[in-house]
Amino acid sequence: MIVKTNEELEALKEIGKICATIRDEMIKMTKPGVTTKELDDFAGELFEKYGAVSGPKEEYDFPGFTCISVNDEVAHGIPGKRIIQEGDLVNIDVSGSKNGYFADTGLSFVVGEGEPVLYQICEVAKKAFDAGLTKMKPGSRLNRIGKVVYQTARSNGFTVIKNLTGHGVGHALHEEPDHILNYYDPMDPILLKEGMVLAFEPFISTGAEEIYQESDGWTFKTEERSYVAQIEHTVIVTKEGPVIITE
Ligand code: M1C
Ligand code: CO
Ligand code: CO
Repeated sequence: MIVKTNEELEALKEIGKICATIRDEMIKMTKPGVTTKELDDFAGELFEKYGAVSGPKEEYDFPGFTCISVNDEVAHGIPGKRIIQEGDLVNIDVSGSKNGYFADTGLSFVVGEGEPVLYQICEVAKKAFDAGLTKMKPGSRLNRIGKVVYQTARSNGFTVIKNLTGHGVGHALHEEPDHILNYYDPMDPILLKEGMVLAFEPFISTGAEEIYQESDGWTFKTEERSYVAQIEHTVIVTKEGPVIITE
């Protein structure tokens, strides 16, 4: 969506804060021994407490309030009996709506002490995110974001997932612009506009550049079982600079 009024801005900020709070509460609870279902049930209680609803459940009939992806699961992991272990790479992705306004946020992190490469991809995901943010100006081409995400991944010895993308958000979980790629597409004509709301979510990978969908109909993995890290925030493009509403 394009934010035009102060009421819209306030409504977006409210759901942005709710999603960010749920994300951070879930991360705090992610310790060895907890199941992903326990984490997700807690998220469900928080959505209710804040008068909001889960995006994946309401919009897509996803079997969970949030997506929790562990180790070789890249995204859209289904919460279940899986027990979190020391050293796991976990991604928690929280999206939801309140009063018709949507926000989307996610973070990959390592539980306790894990393999060094896991911290590295998480750090590079953050670097790619920050690099992309610097390209979010009204009038700029959208494809410059993917360009710096890709450059950041490659210059740090990693690569990107080419068939997962960020997207517009606001009146729905996924809306125009349909794709913020993790690489440069010179043919992409889209220009950023004042007030445009984006869910920016670079995916940094240790090797594979493509995901496939598991037979559960949801979970994304790579054939190579690469590790992948994502950071996602809902961001409003303004001439004063990008405004992150899920910080
Ligand atoms: C696969 C691109 C990555 N919040 C999720 C998303 C997409 N995730 O938009 O960040 C969507 C969740 C719906 C099941
Ligand atoms: Co998301
Ligand atoms: Co998203």
